Amino acid sequence: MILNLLMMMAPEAAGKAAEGAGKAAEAAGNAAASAAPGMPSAEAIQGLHKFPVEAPHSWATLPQASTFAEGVDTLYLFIVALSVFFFVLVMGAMFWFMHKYRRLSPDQKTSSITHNGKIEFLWSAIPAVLLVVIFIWGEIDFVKQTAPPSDAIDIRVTGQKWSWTVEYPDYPGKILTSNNVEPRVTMIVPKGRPIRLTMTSRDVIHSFYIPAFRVKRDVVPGRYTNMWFEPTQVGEFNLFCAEYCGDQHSRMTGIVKVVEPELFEDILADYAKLEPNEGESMADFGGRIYSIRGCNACHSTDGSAKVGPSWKGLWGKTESLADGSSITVDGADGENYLKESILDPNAKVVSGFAPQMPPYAGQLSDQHIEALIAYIKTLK
Ligand code: HEC
Ligand SMILES: [Cu+2]
Repeated sequence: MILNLLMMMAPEAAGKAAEGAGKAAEAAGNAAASAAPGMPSAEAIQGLHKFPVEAPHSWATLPQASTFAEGVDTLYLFIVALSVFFFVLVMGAMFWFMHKYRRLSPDQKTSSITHNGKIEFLWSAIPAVLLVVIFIWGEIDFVKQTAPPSDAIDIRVTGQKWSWTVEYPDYPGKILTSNNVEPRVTMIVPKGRPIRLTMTSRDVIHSFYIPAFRVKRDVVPGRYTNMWFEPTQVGEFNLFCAEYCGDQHSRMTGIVKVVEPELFEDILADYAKLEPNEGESMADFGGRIYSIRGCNACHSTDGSAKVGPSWKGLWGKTESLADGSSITVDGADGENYLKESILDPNAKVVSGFAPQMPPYAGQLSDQHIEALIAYIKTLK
């Protein structure tokens, strides 16, 4: 509520200026994209610009889109107001005393006051009391944020360089991936229902951060962390990784879509659906799976190695494996090798690459794998 006041004070002009700067940056981005091979394409950069940037202009604050938001903001503003109050008080007193007790003549002597017990007590006790108030206030909110209600909807989140995988144990087979492909929706949740996230990482420490909900928690390899929230507003909200996790960290982003509870299951099914469109060839469908399911985070189609080997020229080539053997990716053996590499990637590891690929057994159907193989075959 208090924040809305701040929003009203924000000048329209600031928004215009920010828009102009954005356009310039976009133009520069396009120029860079066409100039430097290997940089994200102009389309990719423009895709990033279409992100729901929730603040309408640079001075506006974030929407308060969860039950935690107002509490966090109020405490935060209290701390800011307190700091401003004491800053003005201390600085004001300093300048006033500087003026009031300035030396008026060359023979004036400084009086020899050593200390003042009463004032010293006050300047210790008052801040101590205020800090305890901040602590208790923060602790109450913190406890609320750590204990999810028992009727929460479960969602599992897995972070890896550089994407999020979101699974719904109560809705088997519904999986979303952050993939920088429009519409970029990475998580769908119903409004007004508590949501509990169980999160882990496959590689390094990431941090799952939804600013509009005022929630953020580290996602750590080898352990599970929990987080919960209750969205209060239908809409699309930014999702970020808030722990620097490598050179594509800034692309580890997505959108959390909050929908009306009665539409939740339908919309989830719609977004998580991965079926060929009418008239779509298997290879084209495979290409779509490649980006929608985030294979593109680790595999290129242009010959450049990322975390994993490029798919360009994979079909028909002789692949050397980490155990010293080699395999020709052709014919039925080749198809079996690709299928195995997708379902159980550690069975045969390509030489020169770390076994970092997550297994997709149970996540991709036979039809999906068939389509992926058809797609790989087209990448000559
Ligand atoms: C986190 C990064 C990562 C993601 C995401 C990923 N892979 Fe991989 N993939 C790798 C790595 C690393 C290797 C090489 C090591 C190995 O063979 O396990 C690999 C190897 C492969 C191979 C064997 C390639 C060869 O040259 O022989 C295939 C096929 C493959 N991945 C398919 C997929 C598909 C399909 C997806 C998406 C559904 C996918 N990968 C997603 C990292 C990834
Ligand atoms: Cu990250």
